[in-house]
Amino acid sequence: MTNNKLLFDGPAKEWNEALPIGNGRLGAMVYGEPRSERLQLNEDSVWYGGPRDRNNPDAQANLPEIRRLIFEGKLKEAERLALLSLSGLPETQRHYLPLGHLMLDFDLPDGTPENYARALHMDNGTVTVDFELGGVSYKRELLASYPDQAIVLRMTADRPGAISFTARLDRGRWRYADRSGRTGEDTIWMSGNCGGEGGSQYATVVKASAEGGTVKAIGEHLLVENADSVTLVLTAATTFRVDNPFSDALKRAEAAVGLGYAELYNRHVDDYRTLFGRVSLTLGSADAELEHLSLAQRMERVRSGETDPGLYALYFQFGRYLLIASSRPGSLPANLQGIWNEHFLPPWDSKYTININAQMNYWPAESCGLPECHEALFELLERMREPGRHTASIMYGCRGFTAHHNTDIWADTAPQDTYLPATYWPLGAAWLALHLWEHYRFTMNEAFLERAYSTLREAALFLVDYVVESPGGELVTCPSVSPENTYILPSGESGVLCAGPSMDTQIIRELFGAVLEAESVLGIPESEALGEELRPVLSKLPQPKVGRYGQLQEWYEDYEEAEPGHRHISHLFALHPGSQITPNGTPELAAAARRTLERRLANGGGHTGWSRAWIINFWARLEDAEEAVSNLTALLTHSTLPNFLDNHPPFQIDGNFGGTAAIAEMLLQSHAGALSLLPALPAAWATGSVKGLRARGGYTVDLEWKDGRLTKAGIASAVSGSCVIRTGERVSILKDGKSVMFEMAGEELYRFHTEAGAIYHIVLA
Ligand code: FUC
Repeated sequence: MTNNKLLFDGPAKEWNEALPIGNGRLGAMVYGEPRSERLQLNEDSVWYGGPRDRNNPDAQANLPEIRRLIFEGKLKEAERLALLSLSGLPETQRHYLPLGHLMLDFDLPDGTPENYARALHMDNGTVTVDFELGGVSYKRELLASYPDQAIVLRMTADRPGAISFTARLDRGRWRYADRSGRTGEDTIWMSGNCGGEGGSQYATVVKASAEGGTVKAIGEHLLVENADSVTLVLTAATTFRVDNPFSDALKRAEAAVGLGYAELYNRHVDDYRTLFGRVSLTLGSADAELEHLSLAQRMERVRSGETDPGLYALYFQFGRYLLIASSRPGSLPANLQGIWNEHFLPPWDSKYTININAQMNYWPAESCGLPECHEALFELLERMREPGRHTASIMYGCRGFTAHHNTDIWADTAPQDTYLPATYWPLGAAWLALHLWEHYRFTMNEAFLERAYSTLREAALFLVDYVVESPGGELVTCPSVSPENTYILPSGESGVLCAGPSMDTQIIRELFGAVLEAESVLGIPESEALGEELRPVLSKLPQPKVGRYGQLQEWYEDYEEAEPGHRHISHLFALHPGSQITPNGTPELAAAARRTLERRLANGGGHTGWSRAWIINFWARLEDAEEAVSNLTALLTHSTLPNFLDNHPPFQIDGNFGGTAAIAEMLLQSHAGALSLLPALPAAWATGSVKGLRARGGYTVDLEWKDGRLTKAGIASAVSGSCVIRTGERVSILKDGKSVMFEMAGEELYRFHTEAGAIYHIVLA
């Protein structure tokens, strides 16, 4: 088993080298400088401005004309009118802000620190900084506790009285903090308004407790002198969740300090390990030599073409670590930067882009054993229903709820930007709703499905009303875009607004299918069910088509695309995360999907981290192990920062999550009616094992393999049912040491009955 550690032999010189900690709501980037520690801080609800109604009141009146122009191929005219009448007022949603910095200035002996080590310990969710100076060994340990809602920094030394420093909170040289000060003898604070109309109030509190020495608070500084050891607790809150952020933060800081470090540590580690410890992954034979190298050295080796399967396993676990640290029940979902953003004007506002990025963040949630982390996304989606209902009716005169390609802390659903290739796409809520369905499919939790059903239903209802008849008599979305690509008409006119992009049809098919199945699982009576509205639409949706290059067609017609290497590959939604295209079920469409990927890659595709990550998932679904792993290597070597975070560029977290999900997808798939064991295992990972992956149907799966072949598997079944596994090996199935009856349900398909709570062992026959 790997040691699950990221090692660094020096402090972070810049943000891209600092290490993230988080509890879903509070986050920090740790720099680890011996003489001046710096924590760049975030709290997930520190956003500029309050909620607004940005829906364009002129949308509905102009909708018929926009549709007419699109169907007549007058794209420029349609786009001009869309820009005026559909765009949000004003054009942009709210943006996420940093909370500030905690700055520590240490009083240390002169000289150069020796034996420096900085590490992220993924097994227990801590960052440590160790060094020696003047004959003293110093240690810092940092964690972000979910149970105690605090960031904790513990400092120790192996000589009594060796720790002296001052600390203060800072929010940048423009003084974005409105107020700061001390309270009592051991606590400092900073507070202010996030800015903008209706902006939240925030407060941050830092409280110190020391063994030995003295602690004082002077002005806005904490002063610690000659302590043996020190615990700093940092808390924060905003009016997004509480009425009085200062008293809330202070209360939590006092409670945390009251527990003492040992207790804080134990409570954190218990909570964290419950999630992280569910999945372990070993790729290749664990190589102790490599595990002692710094991350930079290992990355350099892989860049120069050497093999290090363990590094891919670390990347996998890092994605799981990041999801636990950025998305917990009660927190906001992981945004474009997770929770770790240092910019007051962040890239793409550090919000939720829902035409791929936010969804990708949650791809590993179910398959990688972190279903609770998915909850934050569901909570946001549920909050989007009310504004989304308003958007649906005001803009389009439709029932149900909708959202465009972005949302923010306030669950804003009106169009974002006036960026034509992205803005006018009303499928954001529909795609997100499918995450509810995925959660049900993995957990088989019917109580959850009952909760989710009304959201799924309302997302589908919008689309029943939104689709229009094409001249050929099929039902298509219009206006829409194929995120975010441009096409060229035979007339030479190019544009983005269109009718019936393939992605939309695929999402509708997937969503309507989910609603129909949910209605049957929940036993919704025919009179109340949506089935009668959905079936007629389903029967008139266009079928997927293969285009002139043998590619899967991106638009309703086989248009030329302006940028064949475009980073978005929306029309392969049906391959992943959808499940309508599979190599076995639809071999011709799978071949067309392969052609699409080849063309995208040959034309420079995969140049952003998330695009590359999606591509790996596609290859995994096509069961092309070598393409999958070589694109994974490209993700690691071209789109990964020194701290292992994804590089769009700049830093954007989706690639980490997409890459993690893709590794799981290479080892286990469950979207095509069977648990496919090792569907895309590359030669470089010939030996290995994984424990705790999840599969649709309520299964938890362990796998072991050697020389590229499965040697054994374990399947724990949460519910009783009929399990189908797919493997090229000849196997027997055992329960409690006794053979279980199975039948062959097709080539390589073993079907057997499972009982809830039982574990089935798959062994070679
Ligand atoms: C979409 C992508 C960009 C970026 C942004 C946040 O617009 O096309 O590459 O990821 O979202």
